[in-house]
Amino acid sequence: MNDVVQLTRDRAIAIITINNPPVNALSPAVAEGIASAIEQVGKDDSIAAGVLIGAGRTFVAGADIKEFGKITSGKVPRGSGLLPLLLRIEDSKPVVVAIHGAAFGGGLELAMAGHYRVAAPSAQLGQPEVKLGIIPGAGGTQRLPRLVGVAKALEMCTEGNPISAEEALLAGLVDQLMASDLLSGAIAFAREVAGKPGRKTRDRNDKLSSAEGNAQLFAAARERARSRQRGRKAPLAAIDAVEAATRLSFEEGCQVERKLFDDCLFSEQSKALIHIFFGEREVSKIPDIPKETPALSVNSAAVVGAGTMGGGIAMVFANAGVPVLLKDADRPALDRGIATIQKNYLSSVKRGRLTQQFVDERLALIRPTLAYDDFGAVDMVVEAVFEGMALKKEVFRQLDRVCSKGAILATNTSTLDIDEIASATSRPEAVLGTHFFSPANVMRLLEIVRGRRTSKEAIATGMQLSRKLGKVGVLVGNCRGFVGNRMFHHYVRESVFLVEEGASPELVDKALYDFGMALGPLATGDLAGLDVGWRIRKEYRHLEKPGVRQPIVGDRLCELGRFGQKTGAGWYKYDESRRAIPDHEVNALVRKWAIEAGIPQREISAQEIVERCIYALVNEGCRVLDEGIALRAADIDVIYVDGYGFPAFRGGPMWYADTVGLRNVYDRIRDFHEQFGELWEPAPLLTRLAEEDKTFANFVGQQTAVA
Ligand code: 3H9
Repeated sequence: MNDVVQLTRDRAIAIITINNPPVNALSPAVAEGIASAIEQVGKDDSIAAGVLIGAGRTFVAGADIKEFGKITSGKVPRGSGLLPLLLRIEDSKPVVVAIHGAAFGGGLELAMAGHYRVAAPSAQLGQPEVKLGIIPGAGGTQRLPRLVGVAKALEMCTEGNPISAEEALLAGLVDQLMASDLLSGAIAFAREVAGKPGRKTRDRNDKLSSAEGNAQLFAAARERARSRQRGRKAPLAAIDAVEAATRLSFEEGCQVERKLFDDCLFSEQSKALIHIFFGEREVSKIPDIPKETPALSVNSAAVVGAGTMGGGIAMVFANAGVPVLLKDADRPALDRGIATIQKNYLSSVKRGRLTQQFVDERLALIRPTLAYDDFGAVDMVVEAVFEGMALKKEVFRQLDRVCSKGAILATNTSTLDIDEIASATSRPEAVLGTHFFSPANVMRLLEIVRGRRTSKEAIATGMQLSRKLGKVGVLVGNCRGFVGNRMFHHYVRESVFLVEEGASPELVDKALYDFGMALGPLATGDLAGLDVGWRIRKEYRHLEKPGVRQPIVGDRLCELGRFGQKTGAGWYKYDESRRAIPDHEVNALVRKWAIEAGIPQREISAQEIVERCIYALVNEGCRVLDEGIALRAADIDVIYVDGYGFPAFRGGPMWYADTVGLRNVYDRIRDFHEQFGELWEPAPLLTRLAEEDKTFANFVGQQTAVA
């Protein structure tokens, strides 16, 4: 047929194989190849039925996402899409679709146009389009409810999560599982159905039920989408499209779907989410560390420190099936750590997220210990003790003594100098930072910090490990706070300044929550513990420049013992269920302290709050990029989306700045500079890009994270 689609025969059965590595994405060439194969099957009287299968590791991962950018930028015409091809398949002789790996997006839509579907037990099927800010665009919202019913189709199209082959079988999406050879099973299946009248999905209306009967389902789905996917447009569009399937004919429903698909495709949200999709893959590409760099396979680990972070990190290893020692110096701390882990797992079982059996198996992988005795046998250690240089160096001295020669020694520090920590060992090349985000077992981000002497093998190990642990690993350079916390410091600083200038904590938090942040900065501080920042500020006070404004009211709250949720009060008051309640007492105190410090009070708009906080991120992000602490602007975006609750539909802070226009961001930062002084000095990179009318998307940085 062509390079990416082959047509072969097994007697009367045609075998159409899609071979478009790495994931058989439905590029225009694939669509053309399938179309001409189907035509051939139709013309050839000696062919009774066909099997459609994918070569390599997967069936079809969907439309080629790279094509979308070409369409929205006008480089290629929108075209008629896949719909006509899928109708032709449905109108042809019986086609059995054989699924292994993933049948996602357009891949599942292609499969549903076949008359039968068989699958390997390990296959996954889904309509993940909403995660890219779009909806299924090749009849998926019309065929899926016809196969699995309205409720299941709504769930799959609005949440975007895949289902297993087993679940697909139960739901009616798959006709048979093939435990052994998929292709021979599919051929045998095709022989059985050959000659029978084609079973067209588009004509199967029995699972659609009445529009009236579905009204409640749609209302509930809309409510869920608005609360769980706050600010996102695509899930609501997906619901509209599925609803159309229940109210209109198949053809009319497809027209509604196409219109909604186009609206989504050309939206800023979709461009931002696609940027994050490719960004999450790009971060694993490190220019001076090629794919072939040898890496240690981490099959056993140890964590030092059984506090919140240490316990969470031990869970991450156990969840990935890696046995892990959890060490603490003192028995009560160790017992508390293990009890917290058990409590966390128990709550996952109660919520139905994990099974008791899974939890029992994971708990069996975590071995508490008070001694370093068995550390000689582990591949990697993550230190997660209290944040203080002297203690960390002492731990690394010990680790250097007890760990085997090839072991990787990692620190979970969020601010301290990796090189100084490494200097406590005789093997600085084996030392790196693995900065997990709290709660470690939930947050996807892992900053891998490169020290001056960290070897390429150690970095390759860290990057490979992040994948094994189900994390998105981003390589960053060594500086105070690395990428994420270094930038976050500026964001939080502005939020406190805004409170000092007259905005209430709830006003600041609401403005950023409405922008899409998972939580406002002040509520985040209360959650993390205000004492953490206070302690760090005290440690670094000697570095503050005289005459430069520093936030004052956060420290004053800490002096009153208001550390946030853990003390029942911080920026807010908290009830027993840790619900934040605005605290008028705090507001009055803050006002008093600010006036005493001579800070003029005024009304502040939500727009100013967003600009001050988000542009503070962008300005520091420019410095981070310019210094090579982050490799690419997209790396910063991924860090912020996966580690700091930045709304993915805005694409991360740097992408967002591009959408506002760097010239506009720069002009506003210059206003702030004039108004608020030197903390707002525009970063040289921002000045350069704005003056040259460029974007972060096209900026090529230094491409090596400095140590
Ligand atoms: C859609 O289908 C719309 C339809 O309704 C039709 C409308 C008309 N396109 O993730 P990996 C690349 S929208 C282009 O590292 P894994 C990926 O960038 C689509 N490229 O592997 C990477 O490239 P590189 C709906 C794609 O094994 C390489 O393949 N479908 C696509 O961890 C390997 O990817 C989706 O949203 C694509 N569709 O995971 C599914 N998919 O090596 C998106 C992947 O240069 N894909 N690439 O960095 C996935 O979820 C995962 O890639 C998958 C494999 C689970 C398939």
